[in-house]
Amino acid sequence: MSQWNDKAYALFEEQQKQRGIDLGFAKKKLLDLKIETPSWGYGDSGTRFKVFRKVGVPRDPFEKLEDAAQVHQLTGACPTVAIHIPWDKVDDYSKLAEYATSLGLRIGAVNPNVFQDDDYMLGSVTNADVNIRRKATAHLLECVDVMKEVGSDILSLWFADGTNYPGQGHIRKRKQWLHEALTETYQALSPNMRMLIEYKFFEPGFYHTDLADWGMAFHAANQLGPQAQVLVDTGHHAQGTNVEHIVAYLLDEGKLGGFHFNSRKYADDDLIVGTVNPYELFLIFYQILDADRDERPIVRNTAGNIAFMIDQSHAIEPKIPAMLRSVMNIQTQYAKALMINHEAVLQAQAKNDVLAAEAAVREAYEVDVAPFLAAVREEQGLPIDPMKAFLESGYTEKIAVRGVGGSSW
Ligand code: PSV
Ligand code: MN
Ligand code: MN
Repeated sequence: MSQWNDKAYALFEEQQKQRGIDLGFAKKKLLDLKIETPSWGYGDSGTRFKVFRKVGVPRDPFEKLEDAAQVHQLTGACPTVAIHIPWDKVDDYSKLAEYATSLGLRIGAVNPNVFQDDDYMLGSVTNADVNIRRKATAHLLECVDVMKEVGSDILSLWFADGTNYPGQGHIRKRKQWLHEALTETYQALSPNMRMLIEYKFFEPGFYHTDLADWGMAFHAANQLGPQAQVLVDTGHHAQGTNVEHIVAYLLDEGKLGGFHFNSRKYADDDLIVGTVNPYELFLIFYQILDADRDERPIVRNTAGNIAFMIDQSHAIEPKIPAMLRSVMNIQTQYAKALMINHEAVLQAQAKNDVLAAEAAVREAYEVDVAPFLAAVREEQGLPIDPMKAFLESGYTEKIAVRGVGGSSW
């Protein structure tokens, strides 16, 4: 490390020791943090007004993996990539998995897509037409087969199903149809597989959404069994929702399966993680690290098996740097949360000392963890500044030969 970094780290170490933080433990936790990046985050996407086409965007799922491998090489934290079917449809999925391995990656969550076929305009698994419901369920089952071929253990489900007008659909019948499709799919899972159920409060349905909130997803997961859990996409809540409270509740019930991290200002904005409300991300990690210390194994195991995934799409930003920024922002907020002295928080809570409890949490957020991140990266032989390393690597120039026009879907 440079002299400056050495000095900065020595001071950091001293300060954190004084605050009662076990840096050896914090280092181990940071190294264990693995973040999955989404194949669709490497392609072009946009708003409903315009998709700005970029030079160098992957032309197929294999090139998406190549870009994801850059993110992993520079951060050491992103060994898996989520795929979306049919956006990432290939003739031979074992070839895709092999290619991932050759790049030092694995295929992560498989995401079925039951929202982009014309048949699904009025719903997929909740469509009033039984043939369309069958088609949608068949696709979910096909994705379980894809999981087997690529060695994935997570089926990540999000449904665009909903209605735009009162009376348009029979809400209770749709609820039952959804349950039927989930049950059939759940029964097809191998014992090592998990089904993560994602909710979203609106869009594209503007009147009602069939899986609108965490309570509905939680109930569905409970009805299905232990292999079903809830996926929290940070952008899928109404303004002001206390997401970390939902996280704590699901952890306590053993039903938090994973995250789709992204930032939002207004709706499902899919922005770079940690750019709009980094404190929320920190507070989510606070709840997870607190659950890690729970005396009940079910809560600890749940906290230890969370699939941390990024779900972002880029309308204006270059894809690989945007993904790197998200990964680095997640690591920063996680490192800050690792600076929480939980004993101090618990003692203040037990004394009903409101200000001391709030301060014990917030003070960790105010810690500058840059020297810590630099030291951990350096110890792994990684660049201290992955973004700078990427920009200087020449990769952007190299992929320019792909030309313009790749799309995430
Ligand atoms: C839907 O808004 C969503 O967040 C779901 O997770 C999808 O899988 C993802 O976006 C990509 O469409
Ligand atoms: Mn999502
Ligand atoms: Mn979303």
